[in-house]
Amino acid sequence: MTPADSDALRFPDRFRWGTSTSSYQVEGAVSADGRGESIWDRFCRVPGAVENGDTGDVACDQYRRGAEDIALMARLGTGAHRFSLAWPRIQPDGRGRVEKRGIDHYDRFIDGLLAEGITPLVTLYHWDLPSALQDAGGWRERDTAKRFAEYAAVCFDAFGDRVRDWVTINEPWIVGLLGHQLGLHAPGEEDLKASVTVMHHLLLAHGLAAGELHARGRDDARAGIAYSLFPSVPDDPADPADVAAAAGSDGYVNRWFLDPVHGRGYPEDMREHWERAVGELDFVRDGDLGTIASRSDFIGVNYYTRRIIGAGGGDGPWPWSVRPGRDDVERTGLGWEIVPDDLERLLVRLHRDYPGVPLLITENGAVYDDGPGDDGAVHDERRIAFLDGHLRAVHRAIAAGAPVEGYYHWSLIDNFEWAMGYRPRFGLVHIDRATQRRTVKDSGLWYGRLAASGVLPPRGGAHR
Ligand code: IFM
Repeated sequence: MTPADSDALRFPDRFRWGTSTSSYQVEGAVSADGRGESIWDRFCRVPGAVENGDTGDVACDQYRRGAEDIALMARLGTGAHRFSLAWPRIQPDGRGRVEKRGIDHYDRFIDGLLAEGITPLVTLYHWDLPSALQDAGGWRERDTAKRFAEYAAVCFDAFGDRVRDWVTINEPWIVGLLGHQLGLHAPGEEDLKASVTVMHHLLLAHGLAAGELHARGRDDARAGIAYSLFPSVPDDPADPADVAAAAGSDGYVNRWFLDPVHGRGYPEDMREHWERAVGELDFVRDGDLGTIASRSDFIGVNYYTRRIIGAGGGDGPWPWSVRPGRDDVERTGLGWEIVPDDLERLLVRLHRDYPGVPLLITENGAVYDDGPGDDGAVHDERRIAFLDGHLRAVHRAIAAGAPVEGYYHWSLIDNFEWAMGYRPRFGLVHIDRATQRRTVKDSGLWYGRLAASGVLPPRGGAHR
């Protein structure tokens, strides 16, 4: 029997309740302690690239306020936190010399989390590539995957005694699409062939890094990718052309990454599309698919919304197009459709297609612009409703057998949302940009109570 909204739902005892951030989005202090320049430092300086001329120079100042933010998490009562290491803090030139002050910083941060009983989930690459590597061709170059594996090895040696789970790459599709095809993210390229090349090199980087991790012999260490997964839904489910178009879009966004990493090679249907669009995929060398598939220990699911797909109309070079969302579906403050049922279906489908692979929801969240009211509190009821809906969906997926181990809300704190600057607020914690004052939103308090009890209260009801 499916539980009703009026039911309280208990999650598995070992379920991890976490929060999620990334280095460039929260750290600031971009020239502190020998940090090298990243492609985002540079991109933010391109006139018109980021709304309002915003940059990550200060962000949430977490580089300096790490202890304060760990104390915040401890107050919330969440037991897990996903964050990323800034490659240019660890290797300012992207290769060779290791900056000890960068290592020391993350040592303190990891120790601080552990002291509060918060388990770290560490991302190695969340988009802040050292500019020195971009100058040598960036992710277009195969060599960058090798440099990444060396950087990963430095991190495993420095932190692997305390960190068990590693996300190697965050959202390879988005890096290819926004960074190299549409030019909306750093490094701002608009070149279709470059975009598919980059996506391949990111997968290769993952495979090489996972190899480094497992070569170190720590039995319980795990590596996986955090994918931006968008269920593709046919505009008209009764129209075979729309159904085929949605399957194509799924190949482009989801299967192109999941299939090779989990040993199925690149999907043939999408390979044909890519070859028609850019010619021979000559960057795929003998042995690459073996490396890419060598070992992945979990699937990181970044889920925000779905794509409604219709035949024809042309989404870039593809014979399909993304259609507007439905009028009767609620949306977040960014206009993204809120569709928790699609998260449930996605988790069940991952379990079916890649059986036995643990699932971590590495990101899920929503933008709402609520700020402190006269009482000083942030009453973001809509975020609570968003969380409630998505966690009910996760619970249903678990009941259907999907091995979901944890949920990391995006984000702990309002932060730098890339080309949209600081306008969108995704946090459980509000930040006052002028003063850096942090205020835990009602959603943060609600989520903390959930983390402590493991019980989702009846919709509209209170935690006991
Ligand atoms: O803020 C981003 C994050 O860096 C990557 N995944 C999507 C989030 C919200 O857009």
